[in-house]
Amino acid sequence: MIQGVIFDLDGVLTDTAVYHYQSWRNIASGVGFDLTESHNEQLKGVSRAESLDIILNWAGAERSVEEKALLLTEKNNHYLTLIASLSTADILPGVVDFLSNIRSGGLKTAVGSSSKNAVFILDKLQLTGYFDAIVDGNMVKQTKPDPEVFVNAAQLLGLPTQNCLVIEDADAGVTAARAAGMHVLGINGHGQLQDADLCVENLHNIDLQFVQTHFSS
Ligand code: B16
Ligand code: MG
Repeated sequence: MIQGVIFDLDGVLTDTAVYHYQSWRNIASGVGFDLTESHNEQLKGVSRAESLDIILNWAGAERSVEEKALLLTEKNNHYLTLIASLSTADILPGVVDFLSNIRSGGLKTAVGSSSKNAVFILDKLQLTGYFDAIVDGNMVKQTKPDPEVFVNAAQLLGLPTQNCLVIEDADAGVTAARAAGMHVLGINGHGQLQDADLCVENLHNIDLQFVQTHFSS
């Protein structure tokens, strides 16, 4: 029986991928690489520092630790300007109804995100109060596909991992949830998410009954 639901942030609660893409395109262009949307898909759920390493690798470019730190700051400053006007209008379809429904039904809720900007974004979306726990990129040693973020969230909720459902939009996150021994509902606007138990386009019309019917083993 599912007792808790752990939500990825970017791509599940709101779609910030387009802003990550714009800011990474700038950085990539500065190292002589034309970053496409298909490249950006591969960066979903991947931490900021690892994303930069991947882009530098694609570009065949090398940078010192100090230069990388500057690029990471530049990327994040640009990203923060792009997300400054996020609001409740940017919450993805079905999210608020689903959160209200499962919380009324007694399920615990958490966020498990690779983003170091998660608290800021949740605040902008006015969603913070819907979660019993928030684990973000500032709180883990290893980021997705490592299971740490989801294992920590289950611990904060006080639940066994096998009684948690993770909702994810990226392969790195699905792999992390699987490694944590959790059930996975994929949100697959773009990708395949082959390792998810089940995929839906968004959370519109998804409720507690759907969760308990499809994920109670
Ligand atoms: P930040 P999620 C991830 O968030 C994004 O999908 C990924 O594109 C981003 O690089 C990562 O957060 C780090 O974000 O630069 O804000 O720390 O999908 O795990 O909620
Ligand atoms: Mg995501």
